[in-house]
Amino acid sequence: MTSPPTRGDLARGESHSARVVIVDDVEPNARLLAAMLEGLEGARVTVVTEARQVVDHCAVETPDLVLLDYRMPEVDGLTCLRRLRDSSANQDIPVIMVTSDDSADLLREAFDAGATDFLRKPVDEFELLARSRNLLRLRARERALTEANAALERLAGEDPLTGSINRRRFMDAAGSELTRATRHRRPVSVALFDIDHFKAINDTRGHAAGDAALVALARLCREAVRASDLVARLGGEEFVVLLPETTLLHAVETAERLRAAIARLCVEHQGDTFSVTASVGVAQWAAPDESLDDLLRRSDDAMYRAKAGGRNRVER
Ligand code: GH3
Ligand code: MG
Ligand code: MG
Ligand code: MG
Repeated sequence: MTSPPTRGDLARGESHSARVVIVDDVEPNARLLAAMLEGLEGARVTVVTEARQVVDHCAVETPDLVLLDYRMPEVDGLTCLRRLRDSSANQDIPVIMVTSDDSADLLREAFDAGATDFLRKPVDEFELLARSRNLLRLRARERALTEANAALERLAGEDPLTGSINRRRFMDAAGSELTRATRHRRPVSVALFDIDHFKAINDTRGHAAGDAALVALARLCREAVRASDLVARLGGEEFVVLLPETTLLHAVETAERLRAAIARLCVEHQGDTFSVTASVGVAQWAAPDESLDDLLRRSDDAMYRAKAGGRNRVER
């Protein structure tokens, strides 16, 4: 299970060791800049003298800052910058264009091509460090925000009790699966599980014991199915398994295997041991026009038939 991002996570973003790439065809020039950048705490500096290699270089490990010389043989700094910006992965890398050319046109062209900043040679050490530090700081904040967003996005799709995906993420993922199955004309089935007399478990053993049963059942389901199957907690004591590439007959077999495994499950909670059973409704998707909601409704109907038929059984 993942926990919400903390201030510590944000701080970690700040302490990620910055990677700076210096691109200059004249190695002593590059070395001079590299020596100045020793003033950047913890930065890892790499020198690239062949402009043609810059894009490849950035593909291996995305830099946090690029110092890009303008005058270079074969591929000049502007062309190099445009090539970098052409790939979406490199669109946000801060790039400082460094040049002895002091024409206003070049400055304008550099910014038009996506330069983040512009420095004139001979480079002033204080200015280089101040500008680099600012860009790296912004970069670190951006990285921390991206990571925090990814963590939030993950949490938004996860059930905090069982660690399974929740209804929201299931509807998204199952929707994509149905689209994929339509394209390839493949079968998809679902099995809907509802724990039997769950209220009685809560009432007699306590809510925490009920929670333990939910956790155990979710884990069992996740471990018992294929990696491509999708297990979600739809709500309360109701779980669903989406089975791609599976016809009704095979889905019923899988559901039966899971039902039997659930019935054998020993739930342990604070020295208390008990078992649970579940009623299961199975349906195969009526491709391609049936909606996901309608498919779930049919499996729900089947699940209620399993309840009516005596519980701890699979119906289709
Ligand atoms: P049936 O066999 O007909 O499904 O009976 P049931 O008791 O399982 O069904 P009912 O819908 O009456 O009760 C479901 C219970 O699940 C009621 C609710 O308090 C409980 N429940 C829902 N969410 C949670 C949860 O997160 N933890 C615990 N411990 N109980 C929950
Ligand atoms: Mg040069
Ligand atoms: Mg229920
Ligand atoms: Mg129930």
